[in-house]
Amino acid sequence: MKKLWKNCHIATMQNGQYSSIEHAAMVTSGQHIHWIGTFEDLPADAYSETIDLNGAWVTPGLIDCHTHSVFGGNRSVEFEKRLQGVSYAEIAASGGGIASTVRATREASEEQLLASALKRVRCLLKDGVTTIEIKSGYGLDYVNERKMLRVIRQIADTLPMTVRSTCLAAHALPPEYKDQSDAYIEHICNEMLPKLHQEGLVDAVDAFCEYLAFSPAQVERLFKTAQSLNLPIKLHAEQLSALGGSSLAARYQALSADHLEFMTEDDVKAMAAAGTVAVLLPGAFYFLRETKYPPLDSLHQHGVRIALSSDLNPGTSPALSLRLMMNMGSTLFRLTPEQTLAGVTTHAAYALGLQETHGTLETGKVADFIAWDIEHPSEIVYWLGGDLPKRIIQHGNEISI
Ligand code: DI6
Ligand code: FE
Repeated sequence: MKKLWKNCHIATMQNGQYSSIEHAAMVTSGQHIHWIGTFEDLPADAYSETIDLNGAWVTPGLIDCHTHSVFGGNRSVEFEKRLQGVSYAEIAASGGGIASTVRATREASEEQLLASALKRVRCLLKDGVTTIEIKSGYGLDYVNERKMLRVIRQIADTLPMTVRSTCLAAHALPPEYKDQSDAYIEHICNEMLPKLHQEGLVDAVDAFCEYLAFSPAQVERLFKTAQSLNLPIKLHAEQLSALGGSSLAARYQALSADHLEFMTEDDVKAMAAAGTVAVLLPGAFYFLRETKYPPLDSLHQHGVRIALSSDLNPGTSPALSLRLMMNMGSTLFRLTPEQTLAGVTTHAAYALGLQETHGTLETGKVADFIAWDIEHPSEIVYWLGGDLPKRIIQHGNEISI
C-alpha cells in the first residue's frame, strides 16, 4: 500500500544541512519511505492514497534525545528559592533537588507516573517530536527504577512515538547508601542493571558525572558493566565542573556526552575522534542562569556533531516545548537555524544510535515527518513557542493531535 505525499518542499536534513528539495513529493510504503524527489521525477505507480500537503515544508520528525519526562511531583517551590538566592548545589546539599523528586517518585504508583508523564510527552509530540529518549533516575533502587522504566515502555505503547529508555540509576546517591557511593555503584553493576536489562527495560546506560554526584572512576566502573551487557553508553558530563567525564565517555565510545559547559579542548578532541555526539541543553543552561558556555567554536572546528535537547526534568529544565529549546539553543549557543534543526534530527538520531533508520528523510528510512505550514524551515526555529500549524506523520500515518 503506497501513499503519495505531494505538493511540498522537503528539508531532508542529510549531511546535517537542509539539503532541500523544492517542489517535491514523497512515496511511503507502510512505515518506510519508498521514494523521495522532485514531483517532476515521480515515477508512474499506483497509490492507495494521494495526500496534498498544500505547499508545506516537510522535515524529519523531531527527536528529543535527552529527557527525564517521568517523575513524581514538581519543584516549583525550589524554583522560588533559587530566585531568592539559594543555589542548585545548596538545595541539593540540604536534601532538596533530585532527592525531593526521588521521594515523590517513590511515593507515586505506576499509573500516577504514567498519567503525569503522558501529559508532558504529549506536549512534546504536539510540538513535532516523534522520537524521544526518556531516562529513569528518580527511583534509585531496583523496585523504583523498574517502575520508572516500565512507565517509559508504557508511554511507547500509548503514544505514536519511538521511545528509547535509558537507565540512569547513577543519577544521585539514594538515602539508603548515604556516604557509600562506591557501594551503590557496585549495587547497580552487580544487581540492578543486569536484572533490569534482562527484563528488556533498558536501551542505554547513563550517569551523572559531577562533584555532587559520581566520580569518573565510579562512572568508569559502570561503563565496564554496560559494555559487558552490550548496552550503549551516554553521560551527563561537565555540567557544573570539569572532571573529564566527556573524555571518559569518548574512551568508551559513548553515543553522546551531554551538557558540556565546562569541557576542555582535549575533551572536544577525544569526542571528535570517537564520534561521540555533543548534546547541548539550553533549557538547563537558561534555567540555572549559567554563564559558562560550552566551547562552541572548538566543537565546530573539530567537527563534533552537535545535538540539542529539552532535558525535560523537574529541577533544571521544566521544558515542554522542543521548539522553544531550539530557539534558545540557537540564540544562546549561536547555532544557525539549519544547525539547530540538524541538532534535533540527524545529530539527535546519532545520539540515540538510531542514525540508520531515523533523523533524515531518505529512501528506506522510517516515514516520520512533519509538514509545517511555513515559508522556510528557519521559521521552525524562529518562533518562540506557540503552536506552529503542522501535520504530524509517524510511521507513514498521519496522527491527529
Ligand atoms: N543534570 C540535570 O540537569 C538534571 N540531571 C542531571 O544529571 C537535573 C535533574 C534534577 O534536578 O531533577
Ligand atoms: Fe539530564
